[in-house]
Amino acid sequence: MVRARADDSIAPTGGYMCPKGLAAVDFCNGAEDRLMHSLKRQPDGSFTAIETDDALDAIGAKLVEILAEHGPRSIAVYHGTGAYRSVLGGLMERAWVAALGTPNFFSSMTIDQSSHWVTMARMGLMASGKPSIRDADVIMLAGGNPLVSHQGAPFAVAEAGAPARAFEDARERGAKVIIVDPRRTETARYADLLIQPLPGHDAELFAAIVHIMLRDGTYDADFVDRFCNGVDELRAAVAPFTPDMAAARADVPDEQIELAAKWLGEGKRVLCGSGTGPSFALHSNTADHMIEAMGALRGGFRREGDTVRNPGTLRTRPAFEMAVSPTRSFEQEPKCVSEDTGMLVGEMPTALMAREIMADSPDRIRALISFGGDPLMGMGDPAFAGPAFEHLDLLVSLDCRMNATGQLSDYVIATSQPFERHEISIPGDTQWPEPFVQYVRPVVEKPVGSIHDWEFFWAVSGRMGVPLTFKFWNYGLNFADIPDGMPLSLTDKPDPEEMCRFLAKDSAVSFDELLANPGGVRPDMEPQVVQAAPGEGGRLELCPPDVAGELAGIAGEGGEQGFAYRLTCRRILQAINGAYRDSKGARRLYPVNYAYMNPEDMARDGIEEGAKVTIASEFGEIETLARPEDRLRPGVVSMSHMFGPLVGSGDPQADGGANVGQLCSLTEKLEPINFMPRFSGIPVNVAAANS
Ligand SMILES: Nc1nc2c(c(=O)[nH]1)N[C@H]1C(S)=C(S)[C@@H](COP(=O)(O)OP(=O)(O)OC[C@H]3O[C@@H](n4cnc5c(=O)[nH]c(N)nc54)[C@H](O)[C@@H]3O)O[C@H]1N2
Ligand SMILES: Nc1nc2c(c(=O)[nH]1)N[C@H]1C(S)=C(S)[C@@H](COP(=O)(O)OP(=O)(O)OC[C@H]3O[C@@H](n4cnc5c(=O)[nH]c(N)nc54)[C@H](O)[C@@H]3O)O[C@H]1N2
Ligand SMILES: [Mo]
Repeated sequence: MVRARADDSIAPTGGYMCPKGLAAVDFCNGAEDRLMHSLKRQPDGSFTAIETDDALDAIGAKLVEILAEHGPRSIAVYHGTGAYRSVLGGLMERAWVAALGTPNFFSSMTIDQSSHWVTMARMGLMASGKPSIRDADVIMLAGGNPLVSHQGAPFAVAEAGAPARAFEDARERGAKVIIVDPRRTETARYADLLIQPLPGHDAELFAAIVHIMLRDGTYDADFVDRFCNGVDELRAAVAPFTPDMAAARADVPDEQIELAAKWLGEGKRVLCGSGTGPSFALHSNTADHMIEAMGALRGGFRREGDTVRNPGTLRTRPAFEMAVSPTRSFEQEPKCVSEDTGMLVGEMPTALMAREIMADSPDRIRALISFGGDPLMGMGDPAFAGPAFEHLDLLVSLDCRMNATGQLSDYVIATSQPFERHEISIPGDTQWPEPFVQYVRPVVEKPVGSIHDWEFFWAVSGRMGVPLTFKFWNYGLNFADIPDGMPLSLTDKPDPEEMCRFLAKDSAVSFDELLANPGGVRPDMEPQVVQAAPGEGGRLELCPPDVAGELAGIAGEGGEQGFAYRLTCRRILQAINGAYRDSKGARRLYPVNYAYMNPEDMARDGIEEGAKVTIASEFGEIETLARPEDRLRPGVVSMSHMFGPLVGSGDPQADGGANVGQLCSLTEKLEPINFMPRFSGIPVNVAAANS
């Protein structure tokens, strides 16, 4: 690879390439200690190179043994951030999991924003989806920073490709933007109203906005009558959440809460959503339910007659103005063995993975494939999760890098990278602001010792004698129920281009046209309009009894004492979680993950710029260097995750940062249902470290 540059001829995002895309060039060429071959762990913990075929033989044999003795539940996969962008790999993984019949599918999604999935399961959803930011007149984003994260629909509020331009355009159109974040983020540049609460109080804040809308009658009564249940229950449950009460809890002026409620109440096409902030903090599920209830009270969805700007190209689906009732899937079988909870969107909660390994049950997990992830860093609480992972009979890490989970793995299988493989744009298909589709062939050869992610699952299935059927799976679909599939041979390796041709078979743009246009195609599609529901449809539950119970508990709470600060999450532009953290661009700016603090807090506590600090939570302690940032409200420390070793040595510079996961617990202070640990708003004390 010599160079990569953005193609501004056709992509809906224009000619933009982020620092991670640029770092990918060096990485393909071997920078950041890219894995060029697979590794096998020795009894003393060191690694030796192994031919990938030999590793596959050993892994296949071990899995056959475990499956025969303990059944399918004993085998689990963890699907990390790297797996989401490996399209054929992800689909082959789904085929493999379905063929084995194990319910133990985990992903970073259930330690990321699974509160959204809990809300879907408890409230239901509108089949038509939320409006595009291009069509909204009041835009409310809680705890997300898309200018850095590029995180947008379906949960947060932004355009992923060119977030700044989308906010600029919205402002120019006269839309009002409300941001709720303890930090004056890069995105807050576009805010008409910025509310900077103490972290962990979104539940109270949004319950108060709901309270005001119901008090003033500024909700959309027609929408609520037609599509929602439980407005009276909601009114009763939010009664204690007066603007005064929420303002005191979140430490913000009550006028700001009233103003946000007023604007939202006046909006004609309201778009509300949230990022990781509220979903990492205290009472995340209740907070998310309140954010979505607030949107629902305003009918903040695409409505009948609205244009669907991107109905999908590879799979075009009609949109209906119809409520889908909640499934409460987590109350149904199959359930976890360590807790009485079940699946969310077909996945088990990742925060319970370590306990599912340690459980005293014949159904405990004995083998784990970590695909494009670093669960030991991602889940937090390494003191608990590390020994659990060592308890496994087989741990495989499928990754292009060595990471903390790799260090404990029996095998680390070296994988290819996007420039080196066939990719088709399924993940973006309905996410781009306008229809766009692309199929690419590899532009460079993968390292000789590496394997494609999809090849791993196919090759292991061959060794296990478990035939796979390759399908176009997507979220919301049950793999077994998808009628259309491509049965794969156990011995003749499938051709990746044939698999992509299969995936494009119902595409609005033919596969041949995709082949002829490697830069992608922006199809000229008939504008699609949201249609009236074909039948009765379901109802959204605004306030089921468990949500009402949680609100009552929060209303009576005294607050957490004994900690001067709340530690929050943040992201850096130069890395995506653990990946590219060691790129030149990232390391130049971030030799460590600094603890950013409000300058007045630092002065009061005698912490100098650049000083080493000890940050202690109820569960652990880390050391890093402090930096002032006046964008932060007082009482908050803001740090990125995925830096440093699993457990720090006490020398943050030598370690290259500190693992904030050491401040988290996988056994205490977890949320109900998804067992989400606290990754933001963590109560901590900060002190200048000796030396
Ligand atoms: N460059 C880059 N892009 C990324 C990633 C990356 O690491 N780097 N990671 C990717 C991944 S995996 C994800 S999930 C997304 C995440 O995307 P985002 O959710 O946009 O992530 P952040 O930029 O961390 O924004 C979270 C915000 O929440 C605020 N916050 C913290 N606690 C609270 C709270 O209690 N309440 C409120 N209201 N706000 C709070 C923080 O100050 C922060 O500004 O980004 C993705 N994109
Ligand atoms: N305290 C705290 N904890 C957090 C967070 C936080 O903000 N604070 N954030 C949470 C969130 S939102 C997330 S998503 C998780 C992240 O947790 P994970 O997703 O488990 O962690 P990543 O570091 O993103 O792991 C991605 C891995 O994929 C690899 N990879 C990249 N490309 C490919 C590929 O093409 N194929 C394969 N096989 N591998 C590839 C990378 O080398 C990297 O090792 O962490 C969570 N944990
Ligand atoms: Mo994430």
